[in-house]
Amino acid sequence: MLKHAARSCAPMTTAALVAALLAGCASAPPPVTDGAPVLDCAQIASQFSHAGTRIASAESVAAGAIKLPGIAEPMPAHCLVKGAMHERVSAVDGKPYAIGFEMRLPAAWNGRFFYQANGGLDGFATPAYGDILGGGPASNGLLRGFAVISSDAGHAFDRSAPIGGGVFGRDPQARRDYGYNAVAQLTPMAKALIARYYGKPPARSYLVGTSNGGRHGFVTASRLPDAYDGILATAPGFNLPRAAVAQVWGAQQFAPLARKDDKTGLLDLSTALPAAQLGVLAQAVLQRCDALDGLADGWVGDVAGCQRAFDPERDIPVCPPPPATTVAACLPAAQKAALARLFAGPQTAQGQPVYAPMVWDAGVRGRDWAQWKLVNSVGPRDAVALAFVFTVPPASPAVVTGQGSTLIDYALQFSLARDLARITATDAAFAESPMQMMTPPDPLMRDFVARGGKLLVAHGSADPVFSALDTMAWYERFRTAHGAKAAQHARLFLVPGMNHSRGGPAADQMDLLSALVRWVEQGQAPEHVVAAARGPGAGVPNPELPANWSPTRTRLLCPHPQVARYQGGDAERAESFACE
Ligand SMILES: [Ca+2]
Repeated sequence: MLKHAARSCAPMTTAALVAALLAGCASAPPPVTDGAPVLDCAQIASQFSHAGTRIASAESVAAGAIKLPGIAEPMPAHCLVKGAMHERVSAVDGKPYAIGFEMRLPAAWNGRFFYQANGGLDGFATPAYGDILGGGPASNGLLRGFAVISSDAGHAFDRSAPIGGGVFGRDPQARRDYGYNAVAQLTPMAKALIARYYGKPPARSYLVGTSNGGRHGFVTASRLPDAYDGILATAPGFNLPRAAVAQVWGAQQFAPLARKDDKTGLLDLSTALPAAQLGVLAQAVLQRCDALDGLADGWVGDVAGCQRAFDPERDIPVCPPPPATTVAACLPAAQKAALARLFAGPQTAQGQPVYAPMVWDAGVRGRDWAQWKLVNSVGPRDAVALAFVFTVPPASPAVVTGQGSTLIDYALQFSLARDLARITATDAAFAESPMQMMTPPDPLMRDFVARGGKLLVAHGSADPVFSALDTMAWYERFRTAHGAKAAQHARLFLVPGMNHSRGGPAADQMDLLSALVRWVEQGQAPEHVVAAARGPGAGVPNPELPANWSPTRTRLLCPHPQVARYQGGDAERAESFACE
């Protein structure tokens, strides 16, 4: 591999290129230089053409016209382009489909392309500001001069459908677009549009996403290894169908403990495990694990060590059976048992895990944790995705039209014995299984490694949706496969306490984009990342920050399997820790 010695190779004529090839500059990337438009914004509609692409509008946005929460500087002058690729009418549901997109092209361009991979079930071309991820980002890609694209990944959110976002999955092409094809179609189109607008193609390309966007990152590294120099994936849902099964199965563990809502008559899972009981669990984890990193500070820095140390049977105090006086610092036996099952995760009849276990972490008291595990786990975000996007054949729409059945019924009746095979099934309509469409064909990303790509991964240890243990297990496989080269191409940073993509009792504000750019362009692999808490006074405060933390606490995040250990000094500062 050429590494970065080749950076000195200059832009070349054909003759120079041949000489450079002989001299070992074959894969020398072009230098990154700033650029400016060579077209008027409004000309894009008439001056740019690309197969299957319609430009719907192109209009200038003045500097200062857009101001975003938590970001001090207003957005710079840019050209906003909206369009669609591969417009069609579905033979399945008769509705119009397309890969809708928007691009924001700054007047002062930094020479780079930023693919903003969005989250959830997609369905929205959210504004292409180039989100940097984590909690309360203080900047974004557009502000830093990247040309940014955002898309709906091949379907528009269907507001007419009773449960909205998942029904597109009954259309095989829409499912394929969501799984991997939207990125494959949009990437060359966006690069070509950038080349037309600025008179030169992007010198470097980055893909950034969290959750389902992190899944897009993993899938892209595997399927389009040459398309991106750097990929930033946080909370990567690279096993999304399996995670959805685990979510629904988890809800089944709590359903017998829940009451029905008086008004709707539907089961209210939040009654099965009140927030105070999650606080008891968080306290039990802290008691066992907080000091493993050398400092009792309400933050479990040694995530892996905690999984070895924490024994739910031993460490979670059980309340005496009724009618004993209520004890605050304990869990009823039934809740404790359900939690232990939930964390261990579902298994097949043959004893194979369906998905990774969940992480014992103090962040389980985060609101997001309860939302995912106990409220929305039978709501649209998981049951509807499983019903319509992650199974073959998809469920009948009758599941969600309220005709004697509900999504909660679907979730509670999902049977591992009967239904698990549907996430790997194919049929006449769906030639690829849900797992094939949604997950990276090569999780070891061998081609991406061979071409010198950089994959920066971060994951909250208290993510209730995608288990950080799944990501840690992936990274161990990656390390085993690539040996010493592994850390030159992929690094994983756990974010202790952080819930899904942000929030929880955590220092969750960090600039991973700058770390990735330095890695790609200067060869400086991130040896650590400093994350900041968002206390009162922050641009976007985190209301879940413990009251006894400094509002400006910083913490050192380390590349897995290293752990940030306290070295002495100011307990509120990252400088007092070292990666070991
Ligand atoms: Ca600690």
